[in-house]
Order: sequence, then structure tokens, then C-alpha cells
Amino acid sequence: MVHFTAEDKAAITSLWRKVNVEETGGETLGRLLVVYPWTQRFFDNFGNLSSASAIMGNPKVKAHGKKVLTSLGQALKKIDDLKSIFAQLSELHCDKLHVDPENFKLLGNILLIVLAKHAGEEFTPEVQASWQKLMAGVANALAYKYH
Ligand code: HEG
Repeated sequence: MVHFTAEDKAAITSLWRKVNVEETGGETLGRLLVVYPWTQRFFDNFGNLSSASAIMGNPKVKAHGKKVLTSLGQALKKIDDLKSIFAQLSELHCDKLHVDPENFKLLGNILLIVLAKHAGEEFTPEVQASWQKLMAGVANALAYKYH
């Protein structure tokens, strides 16, 4: 189980306060679909995903990216209890969406890259370590109900 220290929590929330969920969410999901094109198969009802610029400008990608980051933001309020926070979403991604849980790790790492790009100096090694821990915990929680 991932344990978050007081320093982790402070580092996570201080960066989170500056995140625009729509912009960062859209860029994260868009880059996931560009960098790992096989992830596009889960979004075959999203319209035009034919090129990097089509993906990055696709309004459904932006809207869904916002949804994912909003859900992450909710989870931050109960960071010591990620497993219960994500229990329902874990069941949904497993039973209904059939998303391979490996993809949660990929998305976490893409999010880290997008955060780093926007945060500049504030993205210290310590901040990165806390965020990597968070996204590992989230990926773990989302995979927990898989069977
Ligand atoms: Mg998932 C739906 C959260 C990673 C594919 N995802 C959703 C929903 C939320 C969510 C809140 C809406 C659920 C609902 O409608 O009740 N997703 C979420 C988080 C993370 C994540 C927090 C990781 C941090 N999702 C993820 C990944 C993939 C994926 C990596 C696939 C590569 N999600 C996916 C799909 C849907 C959702 C296909 C349904 C989209 C739709 O058609 O509306």
C-alpha cells in the first residue's frame, strides 16, 4: 500500500491548485492517444482521431480528459483511502469498459510529463516523487477490482 506523508500531501495539493482540469486533462488524454495509439480502441465513438492534431483538437477528448482529472481531484480529498474512492470506477473499467489496467500506469506517466511541462521550476524532484507515488496509488486502486 502507498503511504502519503504530510510532505507528499503538501507537494501534491500545492501543484494541484495550479492545474486547469480542462486543459491538463485534455492534453493528457490526447497525448496518451497519440503516444500509445492502441489506446484509441477504447474511444472509437469519439470521432476523428486520425492525426495528432485531430486528436489534440477533438472536443470529446478534451471533455473526457476533464472528466478523468476531475475524478482525480475528488480523490485527492480522500488520498489515504484511494481504494474505496476508486472501487466503483475500478469495477466499471474492468467489467464494462474492459480497459487493460496497464493503461492506468501509462496515463499516470503522461500526466506527469504534462504537469512537468506546465509547472516549470516548481516541479522539483520531491514534487515529482510525491506525484509519481500518487499516480501509482491511483493505478493500483483502479486495478484493485479486476478479476
Ligand atoms: Mg477512465 C470513463 C476516470 C483512466 C478509458 N473514466 C471514465 C469515467 C471516469 C474515469 C470518472 C466516467 C465514468 C462514468 O461515466 O460513470 N479513467 C478515470 C481515471 C483514470 C482513468 C481517474 C486514471 C487516472 N480510462 C482511463 C484509461 C483509459 C480509460 C487509462 C483507457 C486507455 N474511461 C475510459 C473509457 C471510459 C471511461 C473508455 C468511457 C468513456 C465514454 O464513452 O464515456
